[in-house]
Amino acid sequence: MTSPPQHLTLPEFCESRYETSGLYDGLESVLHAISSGAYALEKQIRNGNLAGILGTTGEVNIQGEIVQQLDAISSDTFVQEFKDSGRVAMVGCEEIEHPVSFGETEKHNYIVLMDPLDGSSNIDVAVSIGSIFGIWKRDQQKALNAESLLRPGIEQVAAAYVVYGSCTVLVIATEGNVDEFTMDPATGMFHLTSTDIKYPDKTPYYSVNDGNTARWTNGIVQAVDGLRNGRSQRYIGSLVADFHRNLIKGGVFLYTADTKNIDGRLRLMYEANPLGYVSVQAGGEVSDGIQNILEITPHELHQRAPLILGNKELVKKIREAIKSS
Ligand code: AHM
Ligand code: MG
Repeated sequence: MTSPPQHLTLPEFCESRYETSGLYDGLESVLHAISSGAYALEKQIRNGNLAGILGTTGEVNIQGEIVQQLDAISSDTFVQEFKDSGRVAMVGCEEIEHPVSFGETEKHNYIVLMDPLDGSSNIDVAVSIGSIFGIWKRDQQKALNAESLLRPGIEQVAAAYVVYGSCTVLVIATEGNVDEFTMDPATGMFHLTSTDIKYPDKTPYYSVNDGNTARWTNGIVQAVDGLRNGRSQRYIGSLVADFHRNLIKGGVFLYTADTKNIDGRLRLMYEANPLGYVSVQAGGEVSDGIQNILEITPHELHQRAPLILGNKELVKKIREAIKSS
């Protein structure tokens, strides 16, 4: 990871990075939608209880989880931003049962799959939360519908996430590149603060919900025992924030299948694929314990997957422990 000599703004960065690449035609508009939505959301998050937007809506989402008011606000905010971008043909969202479509002109050349607010259980307690986005090119030769979104994660052309933490950061990954931007709260502008991010060789941290131990297979128990040796356990309970810390400081995150979560807990299309894509671009790995997550052909949009995410060597060790048990 290097510190850039000057803090380019996100639009300046996009101009220099994507202007000459046909592959990323219009990507700057998708990223602008993300940064603009994140700014709007960040202000609401910071106001917390003062804005009267904490607590639940009284509804249960397609995942069977209680919807927080901020879940609903974040989903509406980003859906509107992507619509306004004129570049996104369809959005699939963790909070919405069916994908939302915006148009099929030649300009509508992207698909976005998102978890608009990750870490819902931390909303009411002033702990870091975030937003996660997988970005895909639309196949203009095929009909656009929910089934057409069921593509393996390896086909993503970019992924991004925001962490609303002690500061607000936006991380963007494209093939071979991971870059971090920090939001200036006075203007809402994101500025480049780290470029060419790769996992460090050292791995001081591992992140897992230890409360699930009794429900793990022997292989997972052994894998986690191996991680404990000399490493600190860090578990925020917001995947995106745990992932970001492990990416910058070194480490691994796992939420595997267990007897309660037989398919795992986290969502393949909204969480595992986008963060898996970032991980791989940063020299890390992503696995469901058996195979590369990014090679899974999904059978439905809201499906879950066991997730092991982070430093390449550690993901490999965990896979081996699972295999040998
Ligand atoms: P969410 O997208 O509804 O917030 O749920 C996903 C979250 C992850 O951010 C986090 O890693 C996990 O659920 C925590 O689950 P648990 O409370 O079982 O440890
Ligand atoms: Mg989530």
